[in-house]
Amino acid sequence: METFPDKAYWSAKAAQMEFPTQLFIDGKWQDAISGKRFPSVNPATGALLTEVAEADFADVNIAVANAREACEDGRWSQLPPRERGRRLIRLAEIIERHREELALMETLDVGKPIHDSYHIDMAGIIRTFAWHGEATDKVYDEIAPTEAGSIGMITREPLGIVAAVVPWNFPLEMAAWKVAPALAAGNSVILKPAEQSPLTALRLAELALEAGIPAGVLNVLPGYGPTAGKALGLHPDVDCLAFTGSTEVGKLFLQYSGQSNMKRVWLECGGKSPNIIFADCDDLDAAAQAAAMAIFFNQGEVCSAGSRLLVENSIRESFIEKVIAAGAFLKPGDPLDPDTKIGAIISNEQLTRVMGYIEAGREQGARVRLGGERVSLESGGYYLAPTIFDNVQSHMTIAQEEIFGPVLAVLGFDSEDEALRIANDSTYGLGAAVWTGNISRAHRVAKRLRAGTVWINAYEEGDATVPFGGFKQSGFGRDKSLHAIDKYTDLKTTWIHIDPLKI
Ligand code: TXE
Repeated sequence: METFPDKAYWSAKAAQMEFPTQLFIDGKWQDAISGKRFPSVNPATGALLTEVAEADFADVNIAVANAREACEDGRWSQLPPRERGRRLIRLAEIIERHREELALMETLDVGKPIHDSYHIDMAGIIRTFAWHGEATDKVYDEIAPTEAGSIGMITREPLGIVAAVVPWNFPLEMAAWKVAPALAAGNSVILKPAEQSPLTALRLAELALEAGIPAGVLNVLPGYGPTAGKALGLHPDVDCLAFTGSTEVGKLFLQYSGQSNMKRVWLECGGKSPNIIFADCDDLDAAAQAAAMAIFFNQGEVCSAGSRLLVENSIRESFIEKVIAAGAFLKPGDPLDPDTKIGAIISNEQLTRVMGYIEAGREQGARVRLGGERVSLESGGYYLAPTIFDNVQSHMTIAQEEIFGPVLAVLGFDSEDEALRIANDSTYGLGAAVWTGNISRAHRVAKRLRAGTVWINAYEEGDATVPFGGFKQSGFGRDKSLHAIDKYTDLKTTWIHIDPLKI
């Protein structure tokens, strides 16, 4: 079996790591016009990693002008699809070669366990670029079944400039989910990483250039949301805005679009996903393990986290005990230690926010069964114990709002109808899971769940081949699969008149 490097190895590498510090525009490193920089902090220790140039309205204007030039001269959009695909596949290979470096950079920037960055994030990123690269020359246009005297061609064209504004929980993977299909479709891209996690996106831009993605086609602008993010949302020459983040900011992007050029907006805005356990589930031990990982993986900073656990009352107590045992085993620790399963929370601000939800849960009458406290490590940093609340009612804040931390709300139910009523009692609709040995019930419940993804006897299966995105206020538009390529194109109909044969 392949051995994974130990903590000493990663720590030594971390000490030598050089971080990107500038904006990446038109294939070149550049300082911000304002000269401003902002700190990038390691959440595992609270220490400064580096300072990064802070893009603003002026830098967005420059990046958009460069991206537009790239669209106009066709240096990317006019390449044969197969050639675009070849370069995206090469990018996947280059990322694979830099896998250790990128995984470590991600871990240092966001505090997630190195084992996960390496095995989960990087695997997903490599596959996303390779898959979309492979797809470029597998997508066909259409001819409509019109009358004999004409041909109706239905073709897809790139939108032009796609701006991607992404969050900090899976910084490079969320970027890949937008950038890979947008590039596959022939667009130019401006990527704005979250201010908490700018580093791997910048490194990606450099590697993309090495892979043959021409200058100006992928630009990366680290900066804050209300300045750089808003400037992209309002820019009259940005054709599409793809976003993953909070519902609040997703709604702002809809406004920015209406106030500017009606750019296409695609939103993935988180969730409050129900994980439903029926007493007739065949393997309650496996279900309990999965329920714990569904909320505690990546410190609960997962948009599709199983944050509401709905358990049939007849098995509720015994099942909760199993989940508590699984959760208690997951002690937060140094993200550079390969044995660590739970790392640091992204920032002190987010930790305070999550603690506020825990307080609200207590005040509203839910009962803490595990955790509920900050954890202090010698290294400093921002850590929280896996937390489980029982006696939760659906109207409570901790059952309604996305906490985005390792906090599980457990609710009981007595019937299938009641389970569905509680599960669908949410403004969100991203993911949902149902555990049962009854195949009819599994299908019945899956069909009635208002969610973009439903898992049956599983949680968090995913692949580049299937679309991912939400119902309701979890947003609209899908990442991954051919549906993602579609959303970065516009449909064009071209009519061709055929002269009749004159006799
Ligand atoms: O998200 P924001 P935050 C949820 C989660 C979390 C909460 C707050 O519940 O606790 O949001 O996290 C950019 N105009 N999710 O504050 O603010 C910002 O710079 C334009 C769920 O980090 O939505 C970043 O790049 N852009 C989620 C991106 O939006 C703006 C992942 C996300 O930040 C902006 C992250 C503005 N006015 C948080 N304000 C998921 N769906 O996975 C911010 N941004």
